[in-house]
Amino acid sequence: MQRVYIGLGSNLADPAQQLREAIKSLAQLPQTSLSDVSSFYVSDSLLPGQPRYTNAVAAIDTSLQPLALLDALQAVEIDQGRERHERWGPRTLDLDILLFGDCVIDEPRLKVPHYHMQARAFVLYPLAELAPGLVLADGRTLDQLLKGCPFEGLERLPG
Ligand code: A4P
Ligand code: MG
Repeated sequence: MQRVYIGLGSNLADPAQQLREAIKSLAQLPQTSLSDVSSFYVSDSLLPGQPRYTNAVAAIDTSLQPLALLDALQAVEIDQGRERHERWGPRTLDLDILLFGDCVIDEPRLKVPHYHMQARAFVLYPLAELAPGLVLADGRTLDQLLKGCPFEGLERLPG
């Protein structure tokens, strides 16, 4: 079993509801148990002209292989109506594998740790709720990353 952190994001069609649906689907993945889910956070899109995003992080324990998990997550995205028109376009649901145990993965379809997670407040603050003492495979601590990434601009939604 590996502890895996999944980043969830949505900026279309009732984003908080999209995240709640996705969390139900994560709980039903084969060979997987859902361990924990962070609060939901709202922030402006990194790209101008898009609706604001709602983001969260979920912790799962899984014996799926990394690419099998990616396939399963992409099936959940499609189930929830995700259409890929343009890269970085608005989306009903984005599921990113942030960390897969201590694995470093560099395959065409899958890079882990997820690129840019180190600099994204909407990833780091929810992750810190679930894994405050986390240390990345390269030795950097989550605390160090948080110090370089202000909370400013994030709005934590109540319970
Ligand atoms: N892929 C590679 N590594 C991974 C991984 N670790 N997890 C591949 C998941 N997928 C991974 O992803 C494109 C391809 O990346 C996949 O087919 C998979 O094989 P995608 O989800 O189809 O495309 P995307 O989401 O449009 O691109 P990307 O690069 O994932 O976008 P980002 O970086 O997620 O940016 N602002 C706020 N506030 N909150 C957000 O969540 N998100 C984006 C999108 C922009 N601005 C945002 C947010
Ligand atoms: Mg993505």
